[in-house]
Amino acid sequence: MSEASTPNAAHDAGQERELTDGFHLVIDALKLNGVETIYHVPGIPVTDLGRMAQAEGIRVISFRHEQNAGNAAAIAGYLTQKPGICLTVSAPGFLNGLTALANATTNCFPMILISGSSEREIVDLQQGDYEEMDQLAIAKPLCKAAFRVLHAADIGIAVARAIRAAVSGRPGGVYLDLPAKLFSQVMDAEKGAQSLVKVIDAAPAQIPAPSAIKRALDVLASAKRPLVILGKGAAYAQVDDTIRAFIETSGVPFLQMSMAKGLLPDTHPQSAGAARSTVLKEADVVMLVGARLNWLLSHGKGKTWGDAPKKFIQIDIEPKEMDSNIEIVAPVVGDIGSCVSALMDGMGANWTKPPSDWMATIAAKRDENIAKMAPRLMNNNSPMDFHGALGALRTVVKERPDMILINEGANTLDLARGIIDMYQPRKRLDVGTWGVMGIGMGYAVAAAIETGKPVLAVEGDSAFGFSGMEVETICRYNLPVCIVIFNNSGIYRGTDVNTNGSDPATTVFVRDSRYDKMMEAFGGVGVNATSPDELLRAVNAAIDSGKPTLINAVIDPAAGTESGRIGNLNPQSVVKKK
Ligand SMILES: Cc1ncc(C[n+]2csc(CCOP(=O)(O)OP(=O)(O)O)c2C)c(N)n1
Ligand SMILES: [Mg+2]
Repeated sequence: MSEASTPNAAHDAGQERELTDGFHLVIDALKLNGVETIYHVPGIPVTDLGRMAQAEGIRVISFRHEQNAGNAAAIAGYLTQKPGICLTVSAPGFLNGLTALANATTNCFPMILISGSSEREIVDLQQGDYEEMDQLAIAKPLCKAAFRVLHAADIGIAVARAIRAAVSGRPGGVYLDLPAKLFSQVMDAEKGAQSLVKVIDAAPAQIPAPSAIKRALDVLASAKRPLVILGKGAAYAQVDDTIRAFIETSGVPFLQMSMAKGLLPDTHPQSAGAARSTVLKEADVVMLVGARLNWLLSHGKGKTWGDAPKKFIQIDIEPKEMDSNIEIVAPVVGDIGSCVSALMDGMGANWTKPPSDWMATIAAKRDENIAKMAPRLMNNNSPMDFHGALGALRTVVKERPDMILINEGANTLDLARGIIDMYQPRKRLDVGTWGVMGIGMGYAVAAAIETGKPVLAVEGDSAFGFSGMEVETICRYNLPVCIVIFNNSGIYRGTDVNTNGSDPATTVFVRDSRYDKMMEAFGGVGVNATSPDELLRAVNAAIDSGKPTLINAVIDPAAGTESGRIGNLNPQSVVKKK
């Protein structure tokens, strides 16, 4: 334990401290376990906790809204494999953070939401305390684990339990409830120090059974048209070289789910990304690696998957994932690194690569689709359409492959995912499993802080609005974040008209708005870009300068489609159709 993290260390200049308290024990417990950053919004009862944590060397990033602080913590967890920490006030602050905690759990990102809470005696008798709420009960169904600490002596063990719960097995969100009274509880400093727990091997390897590996390889070897699907679980695992070696040794074509893009370059010869619908329909054996058969993969059945009979192999750390939607003939339960290494060992040197006619079918489809798209990406229309604007951003990412790309919206999301190739692992962060709007600025802040890399946030104008006030945070911490707003004046499009009255239609926003001026209000750089060429120049200048920048990219309000690529999920009124 370092001098600074010892409860005995001098608190005020030169003054020996023989007592410690809840405030210091929380900070010491976090520091002992390597927590370097807390994402936070201050207020009763955690204002001093934030101040003291900052004074004791933890980086405390103060946000404008807890949901954004929570999203920052969640993506910090994804990027680092250590739980991201979000610290909030009670009731409303807690609830604001809870959305991010639930989202983290859904996406399997390790995160701990620490919220102050009001007096238990009053809360439990429902006597109307300041910000009264039974937070523990509310958090429980929305996260992996939830704990409350009543005694200062239990802080060390509680923090250890929270860390373990967040990162072991399938990662997820953990809630830690700290009632106000806990912070000022005093105890003997030496006993306090002894009560802290440094978590050893927080996410132990989970080795797959040899029989499961053999079964999976037998199924894979029997395939005539094999396919591997890499999910963000595979990206999270940080075993990039092992996964690449497995893909290349097996010779199997692969698809990468949205946040797995770049695990192998999207331009890799085995990438079937540009032939997605063909491979999903025609594959006979599909191996899922850290990818779930949820709605994003049409639950493994139906039209998307065609009529050809299929066998599924699935690698996942969570046994309950197997057979969740359809039969998995070869379940492989374990951590991705151990599983993929074991598959590699089992394949040996003489593995037979997939038949060349399958590879040729995919290559032909991929080349055809890429050729069809190419001219659309090169247009220099003004106002821009999505393809022209994204063609420019695609070039920027190609030239700066280590930049982090954040992406949310509908058309802005779906088209960017398809058009912008990724070249390195964990560089694309987006709306994830829920397709949630509002992750943008929280993710941007944490990505910049955790990686030190430049960040490009490509945002629908609606999507941006969910977290837009954090541009002040980005300016305050002077982060190298360039936000590009695809401003088509609305949700999906800016062209809807209200057929009954003078209120604007529900999906449209103020026309010709200038989001770039928001950035200027806080000392950042604002740019209004009306053509792909202007956009390209502005993004390059922003990344080169490292200055917080917001580019208002003027998109034709008529350019988008309802719900982007998932319009089919909209329920239709039967009556309306009459
Ligand atoms: C928290 C949340 N609220 C609402 C939605 C519904 N929704 C999906 S996409 C979207 C915004 C789409 O508009 P925009 O970001 O401007 O993208 P565009 O299609 O115009 O490019 C909304 C509100 C959501 N996904 N998440
Ligand atoms: Mg829009």
